[in-house]
Order: sequence, then structure tokens, then C-alpha cells
Amino acid sequence: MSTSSRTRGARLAGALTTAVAAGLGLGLAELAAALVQPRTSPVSLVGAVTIDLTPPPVKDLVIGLLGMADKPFLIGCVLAGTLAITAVIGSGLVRTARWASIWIAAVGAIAILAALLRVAVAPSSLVAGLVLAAGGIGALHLLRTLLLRAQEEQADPAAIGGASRRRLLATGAGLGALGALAPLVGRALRPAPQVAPELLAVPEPQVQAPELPEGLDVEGVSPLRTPADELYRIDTALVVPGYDPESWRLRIEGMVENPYEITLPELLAMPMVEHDATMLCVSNPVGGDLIGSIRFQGVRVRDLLARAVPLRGADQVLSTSVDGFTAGTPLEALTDDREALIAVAINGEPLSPEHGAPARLFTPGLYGYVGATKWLTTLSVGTYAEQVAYWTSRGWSAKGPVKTSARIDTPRGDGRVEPGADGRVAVAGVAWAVHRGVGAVQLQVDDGEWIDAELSEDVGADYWRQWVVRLELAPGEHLLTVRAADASGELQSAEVAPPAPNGSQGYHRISVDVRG
Ligand SMILES: Nc1nc2c(c(=O)[nH]1)N[C@H]1C(S)=C(S)[C@@H](COP(=O)(O)O)O[C@H]1N2
Ligand SMILES: [Mo]
Repeated sequence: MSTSSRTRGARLAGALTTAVAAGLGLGLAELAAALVQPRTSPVSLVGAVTIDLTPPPVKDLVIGLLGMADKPFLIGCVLAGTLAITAVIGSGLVRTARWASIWIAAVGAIAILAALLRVAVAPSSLVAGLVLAAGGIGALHLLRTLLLRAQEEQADPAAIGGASRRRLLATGAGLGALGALAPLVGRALRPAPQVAPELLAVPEPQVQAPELPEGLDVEGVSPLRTPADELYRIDTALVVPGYDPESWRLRIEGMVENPYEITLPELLAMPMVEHDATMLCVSNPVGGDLIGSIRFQGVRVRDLLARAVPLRGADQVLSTSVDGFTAGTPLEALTDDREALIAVAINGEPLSPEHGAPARLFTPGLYGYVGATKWLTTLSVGTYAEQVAYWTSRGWSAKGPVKTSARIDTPRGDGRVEPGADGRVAVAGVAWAVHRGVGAVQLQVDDGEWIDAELSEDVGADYWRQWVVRLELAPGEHLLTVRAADASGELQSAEVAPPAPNGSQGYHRISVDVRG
């Protein structure tokens, strides 16, 4: 064997060995985190820090391309990146174990630092990182001893059988499998958040929403109400926060005469209202599906704020989530006559963990990042000048009123269209101008006249409306363009804009191929 191919072999063996050792440390750390405090999972924490450091246009692109697969993608990137660095550093392992050990210790230290900063300054924040470093470095030294022995054996012409080599391979494979299995075991053993059943029951609302109308009977149009399990999900949390119903508190503080906190039973005992509203994400591209229309139930924010008595000069309420996310809502939007709620239920069911259990903010007319904090813990009355919310500090607008927009739901797919039995094509979708109300929707075929759409019954200014236009279309290719006007008659802007910094705009347009 030539010297250069021998060094190449040694480098490869070092890289693989180090990767297996680091993988084992990481796997054991994930297991330890799951048992001690799920939010200290090193992979999730590094992912969360990555989300925070990702520039808004890139985050936008990823959400646009991958939708809700953005989190698995992120975790894959974090793992691949860590593995790549590990392999490069590990290629020198045969010469010395020093650099690979330092690297694994550094990964453990980063995990500890992230847990201390983002989860809690508590002993539980040390566990995963220590397990990572100890397990990884321990495995590294064991495997390196076996590797050096196998190399000696290979260099010794008198040795026979390759027993050391087999021991190395078997140990490496065993530790690798252990590293891969440990997180799965952790996931299976992770204690479910403890929730007392009586706290999950949603009390009867004092103000009931009227029954929802039928909606349009058109195949392929979004249902008038979005089922809770089909509602989009957007947040920066890689691990959905649990909560302890006994110790959960909502604090109302800051520029108020009377700061106070209330428990979950106290919140649930307050008068509640039901309210039908459309919620959407500022990252929703034109024609996108980061939007849903649901029945919220909760306590009016203005009632809670009135008890605290906001001081003069305050213009923002900074709401904080248990995971550190913040939103800055205009004080006015939380105290005027709109139904801004601390919501505890969606569509008559208690909030699911993904959508913010046990309580979240919802503010009609504002994008989610300014008015819909999930896993709510604090409302801090203050000013935009002094407190900067999570996405605002990353370049998004401080205030996010929802823009008027319309979307074509059907036809969709490959654009091929068969006219129905009556020879016509039903073009339909939804339109929203949240808190202003939808006044009209119009459809244009190619560059023809704008045609008024039929609208579903009005559910209120905060709710989207379905629309439909039934058309005779000549066979061949056509462009269909839709636009909406709010209740005051103001048309949505035709000027195209990306989601950042304050919401996408422009008309939704699709091309169809009508069969003859
Ligand atoms: N705690 C927390 N709340 C949050 C977010 C978040 O990242 N963390 N994202 C906001 C954004 S950007 C949107 S669009 C809505 C989405 O709510 P949903 O996931 O229930 O649909 O939640 C908002 N509330
Ligand atoms: Mo959002």
C-alpha cells in the first residue's frame, strides 16, 4: 500500500470514527434532554438559534418553498453541518485525539450555553451538554484505541485474521446504532405535559357567535370554516412548549397603574366571547395557504387591560411567549371595539399544543406576528420606542395590518379544466380584508372586462368570504386574475410586493388549459 493511500485511509477512518463518537454523544444528549427538560434538546436549540439568526428573506424563501416542512429541513441542515465539521476535524484523529475531543467538548458547551440562555438558568440546562461531551469523548477514546490497534495489526505482517479490525467495526456499528436509537427512545419516554382534565373543559361563552352560514357549494373552494387540524402552523418553536396548569400565570405589567397576574382557573372563570375571524401569516405569498378562518373563544383583552389601567403615553403591548417569542401589538387595537382575545379555544375545542395551549393572543386585522402570540405568559404595556418585538428586530414592520387580497382555489393543480355539465367552468376561492370586510371580488379572463363574483354570506368584517364566477371559456389557454375590494370599496393594490417587510401584495393569477 502506498504511503499516500495509507494516509488517506487513516484520515477517512478518523473522520468516520469521530462522526460515530459525536453522533453517539448527541444521541445520548437528546435522550437525556427528553427525560430532564425537552426544551434543552441540543439539536432543537441550535435550530432555534439558527432560526433567530436567519435573515428574514431567507426564512421567507424557506417557508415559501417548504411550508410546514421547514422544521425537518432546518434540523437536517443543523445535523448535516455539524457532521461535516466533525468529519473534517476528525480526519486528524489517528495523529492526535486532541482536536476532535476539543470539538466535541465545544459542541457540548454550546448546547449548555444555549439552554442556559434560552430555556432556564437551572441545573437541568447542564445535563444534555454534559452527557454530549462525556458520551462523545468517551466513545472517541475507546474507538481510537481500537482504531490504532487495528492499524498496528494491518502493518504487522506476522499478524493474522484481522481480529482487531473486526472489533473496531463491531464496536463502531454498535455505538452508531445506539446513537441513532437513543433519541427515539427519548421521544417515546418523554413525559407528556400534565394537564388536569377539568382545566381543559372550555366554559360556555357569554357572548355566542351566530351560527355560521352554509357557504358556497362549489367543489374545490376552501370551506368557510377551517378545521382546527388543518389550520396552518407557523412559529419559531422546535419543541412545542408544555405547561403546568397549576403554576401557569398570565401577568399584566409594564406601564400600568395596577400590575397583576391571574391563574388559569381565574382566566377561565372570566366572561368569554366567541368570535369568527380569519388569521394569516405575513409570510403568506400571493395565492398561498398560510391562512385560516376559525371560531375563537376567549376573554376580551380590553377587559384584562382595563383592570390594569394603562398609563398615558403607552402605545404598545408586548406579549411574551413561554419560549421567549414576543409580539408588539398596538395598544389601540387591543382596547378599541374589536374582539381582541386571550383565546383558549378554537372551533369549540381547547387550544391544541401546536396552536398555543393553554392561552394565546388573537387580534383581528393584524398579521400573526404582531397580534397572535401563542403559549402566552405576559402582556407588558409600554412603547414601540422602548420595546422591540421578535420579528421587528429582524427587519419586519413594527405594525402589521392585514392587506386586502383574494385567492383562486379552483381550478388548481395542473391547470387542465373540463367544463361542467352546463358547459361552464366554476372559478372560485376566498378573499379577505380582515377587520375592514370584503366588499367585492372580481375576476378577469385574459385581458377582458372585470366580472363581479358571487360572494358567500357575510360572516363579519373579520372573516373571509368565498367567491365564485361561473364562466363559459373557449377551449385553449387562458389567464385568470382575481382581485378584491374592501367594504369601503378600496381595491387591493396591483403592485407586486414580497412578504417582507409587511405582507405580500399583487393580484393572484393562474393559467388554465380548457379542454374542447
Ligand atoms: N410563541 C409564538 N407565538 C407565535 C409565533 C411564534 O413563533 N411563537 N408566530 C406567530 C406567527 S408569525 C403566526 S402567523 C401565528 C400562527 O399561528 P398558528 O400557528 O396557530 O396558525 O402565530 C404567531 N404566534
Ligand atoms: Mo406569521
